[in-house]
Amino acid sequence: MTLAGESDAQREALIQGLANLEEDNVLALARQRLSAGDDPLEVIGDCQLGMRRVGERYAAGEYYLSGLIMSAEIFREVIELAQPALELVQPAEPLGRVVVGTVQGDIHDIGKNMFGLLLSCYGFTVVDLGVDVPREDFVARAIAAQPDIVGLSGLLTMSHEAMRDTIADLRREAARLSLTFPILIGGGQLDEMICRYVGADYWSTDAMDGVHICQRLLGQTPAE
Ligand code: B12
Repeated sequence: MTLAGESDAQREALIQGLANLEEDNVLALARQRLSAGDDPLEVIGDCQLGMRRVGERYAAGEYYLSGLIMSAEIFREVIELAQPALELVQPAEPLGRVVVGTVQGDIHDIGKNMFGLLLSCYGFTVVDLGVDVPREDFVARAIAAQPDIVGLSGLLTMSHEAMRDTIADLRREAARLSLTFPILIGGGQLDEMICRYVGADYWSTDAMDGVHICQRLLGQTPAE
């Protein structure tokens, strides 16, 4: 995707800067936009688009694994810059407890961490199980946390199987203990069909949208 229009030139520069792995340039552009009062979520969203381009270049053989690693480092630094602006939305009372974790076999955690960070900013208590979480571990630790909502993350296509197995076990254990909580999945290549295939209740490929789903589930009106 290429952005068109005058004010979009700045956004395109950030997206392209990340796609080209230009660390200093990306950080300077992000700083500039944040200090001009741009929405931190938009700045992060543009970096996410840049990451997609990195992924495409990796898939096309133009980048090696080191390119993926470098993009992750730049993204982490942008999140660090944006975090103070994100924390300004923090409400007074905790809204509920959300367990998040990346499923077995998958170590991608940037999106999960971002979802967790936004949840905290919007007043949820977050229990993060980490990455590559074996299904028995996922179930035991999620249930022990007494969640209002459970969120599973996975970016690899093969993670869908791990999600399916983990969710089946989670549901079995929750039923045995007469517990109920909605299950949400997020990450790269998801859609309604995959959501049904893995047995989740909700899905999203956008962290903020995921927060809105959690707010609605707990009876809150999503604050934009
Ligand atoms: C950075 C990166 C890495 C880094 C990850 C570092 C880290 N700490 O996470 C490293 C270098 C470790 C890595 C490794 C690999 N990667 Co990689 N990686 C990427 C890349 C470029 C960006 C991912 C990213 O962080 N994006 C930015 C975040 C913010 O976006 P996101 O993850 O989508 O998250 C957003 C939403 O999805 C959502 N979200 C995420 N989780 C959740 C959860 C819930 C509940 C909710 C509601 C929302 C939500 O919120 C986020 C913000 O909106 C992608 C390309 C792409 N298209 O995504 C490839 C990509 C995912 N990787 C890929 C591959 C193949 C690999 C490797 C197998 C490479 C290899 N040969 O070793 C390994 C796998 C290792 C493993 N076992 O997991 C492929 C996957 C292909 C596939 N369909 O399976 C991709 C798509 C690249 C490609 N086009 O080929 N990778």
